[in-house]
Amino acid sequence: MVRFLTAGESHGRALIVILEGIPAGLPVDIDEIAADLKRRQGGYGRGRRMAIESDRADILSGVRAGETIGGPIAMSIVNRDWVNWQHTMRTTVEAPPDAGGARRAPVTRPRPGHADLAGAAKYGRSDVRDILERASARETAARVAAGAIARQLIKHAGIRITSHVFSIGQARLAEGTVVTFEQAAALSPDAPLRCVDPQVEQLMIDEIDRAREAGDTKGGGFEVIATGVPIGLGSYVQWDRKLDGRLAQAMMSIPAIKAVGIGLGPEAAARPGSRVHDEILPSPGGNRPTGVSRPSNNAGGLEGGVTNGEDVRVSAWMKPISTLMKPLRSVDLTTMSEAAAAIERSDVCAVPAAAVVGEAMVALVLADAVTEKFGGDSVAELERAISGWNATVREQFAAKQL
Ligand code: EPS
Repeated sequence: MVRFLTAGESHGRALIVILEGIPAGLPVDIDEIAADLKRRQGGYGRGRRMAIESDRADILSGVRAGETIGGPIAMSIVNRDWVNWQHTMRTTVEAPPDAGGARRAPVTRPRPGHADLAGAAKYGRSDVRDILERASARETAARVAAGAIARQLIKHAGIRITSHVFSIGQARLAEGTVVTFEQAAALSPDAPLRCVDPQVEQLMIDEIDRAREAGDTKGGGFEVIATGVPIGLGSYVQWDRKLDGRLAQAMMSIPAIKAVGIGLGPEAAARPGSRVHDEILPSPGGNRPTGVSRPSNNAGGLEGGVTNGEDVRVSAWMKPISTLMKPLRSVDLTTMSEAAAAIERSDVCAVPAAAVVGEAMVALVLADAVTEKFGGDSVAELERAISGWNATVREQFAAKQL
């Protein structure tokens, strides 16, 4: 079982993640973790905070001489901005005499769309900062660090993951466009929005520029694609074992995600069955142990909540960020009278960053599913189980064609 917990506030000292269930014997590439963290910080539309941070994960446990040893992997990511928040975000009752940063007034005007109001009620807090610090999407940096290790693990099962952005506001790829794994993987990590169509990408940039000028924000959609996924992960026999359900929960847990789709997603409901379901054709001599090929992949690699050997495709739709520089109406919780919502430094659009977080969440769910099926004590054991599984499937299906 691969699972993780995070801790940390947006302007606290650091973010922490504890990742458990990664088998022993996995060489950990620190540069790959750093590269994913850097990608999460990027994308057109990000705010000034990302110019302050230069996220780097320090591994505190679970790795020895560059290899996992089977124990929980703890990592920390220091918040560089902490020096400017030492007074406001102190853990002690009294501020240490040398605490840096401004003496910030409490936040009392909840932002519509953020966790502010519901969180203040739930936890009985009068300073909304107690809510927004933990509800902030800054937490996703810790997920990306954990996801980077999960991604390195599932590479040993032959799985690779990438993503692309298909819409920002009204700017989107044409209906029915299928983006291949190779197309998405070929996008530069430095591309402004990681959209496969440069013309649409320019329209997306225009949308973000217009929103910034208007003091507004923009949402959009992205797709995560996992290729090389073995057939048979997840199960239909019980609701909580369905892998599509587990992926949807993981994606929906990313801040601001409002809808998740597998394969065709909501479009499947509008088409007749003959234009949705992917036919099964004999494919003698093909490289699939099943001995079949699928001319389309509208199912997004999952049938009955079980992987079918095709690419796993998960889409997510993100709402616009809820901090508006031209704020919406709200209520001041100290007087309960109408007031403009609080303004915090924020992003105009964070869809490309959310796509990187989506990759991490898919990697973590697939790492869980892979260790569940193939065993999770050592990488050597896992690799043996996977080649045994491929041989078993080949014998059941492909071998009959030869
Ligand atoms: C984020 C850091 C935050 C925000 C953003 C995500 O930094 P700060 O609040 O200091 O500017 O930029 O969080 C939100 C937009 C939000 O609504 O929570 C990050 O590291 O991704």
